Amino acid sequence: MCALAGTRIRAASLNPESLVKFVDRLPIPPLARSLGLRTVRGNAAVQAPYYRITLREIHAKLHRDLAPARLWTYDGSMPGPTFQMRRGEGALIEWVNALPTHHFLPIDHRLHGAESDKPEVRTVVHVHGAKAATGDDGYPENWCAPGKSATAYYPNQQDAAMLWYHDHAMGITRLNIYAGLFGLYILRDEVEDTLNLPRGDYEIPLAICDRQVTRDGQLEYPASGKPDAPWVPEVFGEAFLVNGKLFPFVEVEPRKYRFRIFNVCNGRFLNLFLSGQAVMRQIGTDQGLLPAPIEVERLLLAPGERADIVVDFAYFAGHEILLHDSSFDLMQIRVGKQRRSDDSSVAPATLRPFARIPESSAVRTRELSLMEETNMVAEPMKMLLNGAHWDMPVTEKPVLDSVEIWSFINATDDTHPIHLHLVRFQILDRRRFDAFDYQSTGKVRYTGPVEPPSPSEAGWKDTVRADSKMVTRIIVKFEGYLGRYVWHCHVLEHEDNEMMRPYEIVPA
Ligand SMILES: [Cu+2]
Repeated sequence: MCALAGTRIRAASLNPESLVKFVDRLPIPPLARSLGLRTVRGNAAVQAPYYRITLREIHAKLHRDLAPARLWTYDGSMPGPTFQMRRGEGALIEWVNALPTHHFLPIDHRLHGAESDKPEVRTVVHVHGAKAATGDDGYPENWCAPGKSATAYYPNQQDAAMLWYHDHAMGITRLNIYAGLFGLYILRDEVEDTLNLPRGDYEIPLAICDRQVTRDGQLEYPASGKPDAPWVPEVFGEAFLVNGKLFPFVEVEPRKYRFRIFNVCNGRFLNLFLSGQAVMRQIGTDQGLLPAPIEVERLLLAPGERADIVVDFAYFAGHEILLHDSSFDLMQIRVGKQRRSDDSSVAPATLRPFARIPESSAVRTRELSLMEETNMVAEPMKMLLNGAHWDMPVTEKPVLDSVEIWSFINATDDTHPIHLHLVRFQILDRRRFDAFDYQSTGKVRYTGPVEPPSPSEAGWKDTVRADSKMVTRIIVKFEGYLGRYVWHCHVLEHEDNEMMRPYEIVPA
């Protein structure tokens, strides 16, 4: 990553280190409540729980000693309410846009989809990692303006996993998520039930994001400084919010806990670790449980990626542990001296069977370049997927139920987390290549050995780090639905500026 490319520290910016740390309790987002059963799409035979979630502006403190910040939320909390879903039990969610008609963060009208003739405020919800029909997936152009609503059906026919929902409106996704439009969507199933993992109060979600905050406690999006061209290639903040609070603390008992961690940063890659040599045992990744737990000292999470971990605090009774990202303090964990009851939960040695998709089953390999377009004269700098802009004809058209290998050839200096909607996939490998050569000849010349994915990534994924100057290969079965979806970089500034493409699943 080009570390500070997009960051402008302003005089009015808050130095988070000036705040008293660990005075706010870690908020736990409320649970989403269904309003009863409704008929699904006019089919009287199918009924599903119906939820109604209102997108609205609130004012809430990011820290005890700051003034309330203006936030855009799902149903009045950031993160929004947590959905607790069961495999095989579909749900209807009506997303009601009751936001103001003017955006409070700087729109760049040069970006595709955010032109001046469009409403300033537009929203469409995507449940990241969900397997939903094309019309329910949150296609970026299917936005609705304030005063309108959209209802989507989520079949929940997929393995237990921690998904998350967030805004995906064309050209302003980075601003809408930055403003607070994100929440958790937890899916459970019978395999997970049998494992006796920590649950209830002992399962804690952690949504982590970095923001810039002004001295009066407001979110500040670090724009370029040019009023007509505010887009910046990357955004980093020094204020880390965990479930919407700066430097929260959480009280735990000396026993096992399960943490569901997701990276909601616009562009920052998190590198998480615990103080005091507390061990993180990773049990799951983006799309659910790993075959077996692995011990991780540091947890690397790109924007959009998730990790499911178990930590046993039994050895830390009466102590304080800190959750860090690189050199930043994120959260304090206060371990009590006593348990309320015995801890019978476990992090079992085997979790969920996992079969590798054989490479020989792939009917096609697509070589897809990640390249920078450097027209610095009038246009913003942009990164493109396979040299194509969003509005060019669809080029990736996998056949329903077929297996393909997608090979991301990243010739840029940045790592791009690539997310495919609808599907889950496995990472095959990464391999260093000569990017300079590639840019002049279009041919890949490898300069390093084949590297397998790290144990942390060796499960089902929906987002993969395409590392700089590496070829990253994934293997995907395109199952579920026909129709149009998207694949894109999850650095939100890139995604909003052409690093997103439609793809279409076609009949055999
Ligand atoms: Cu990117």
